[in-house]
Amino acid sequence: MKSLGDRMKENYEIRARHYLTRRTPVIVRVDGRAFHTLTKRFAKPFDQKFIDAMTRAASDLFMEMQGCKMAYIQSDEASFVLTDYDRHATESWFDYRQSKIESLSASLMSVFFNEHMCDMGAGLLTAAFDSRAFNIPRMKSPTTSCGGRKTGIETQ
Ligand SMILES: Nc1nc2c(ncn2[C@@H]2O[C@H](COP(=O)(O)OP(=O)(O)OP(=O)(O)O)[C@@H](O)[C@H]2O)c(=O)[nH]1
Ligand SMILES: [Mg+2]
Repeated sequence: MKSLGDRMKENYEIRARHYLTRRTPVIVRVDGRAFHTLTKRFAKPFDQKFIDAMTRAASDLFMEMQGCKMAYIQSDEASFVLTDYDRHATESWFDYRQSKIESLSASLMSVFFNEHMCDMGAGLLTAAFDSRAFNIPRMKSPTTSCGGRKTGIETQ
């Protein structure tokens, strides 16, 4: 008989998994949680240390993501475009398991951002990012999704 742990995983945990569609671009967007509070004491409207920490953290995360083709940073959020179709045998990041992509990108971005802010003398922060991952059709340029973030901000 299988162990209780295996039965719980097979009968319940695995059934709740959701996979994004292969061979279709994936957008991952991380967004700082309640950064209106975190950035209260920062220079307005642009704080160079904050922008540097965002850029460095997003670069670190870029390096962690298999198949990541570009990143776009806007305010307290960063969008990443992932693909898995360079070659026939190209793999996708964590098989495009949505919860894995979202939880790991959020936690890594949080760790990297806090690390870089600390290096720049901001002290020990507990800034956190949330994350969402979704497909966009190949016929739409993935850059449209990133560019749309900029347009959204400008028209607010
Ligand atoms: N002072 C300062 N604030 C910034 C800078 N970049 C982003 N912000 C602030 O970061 C906040 C980001 O906005 P949102 O992501 O919509 O709001 P949030 O408070 O993070 O809320 P949630 O994302 O919903 O948790 C805004 O209040 C911006 O003003 C900056 O360079 N300087
Ligand atoms: Mg935010």
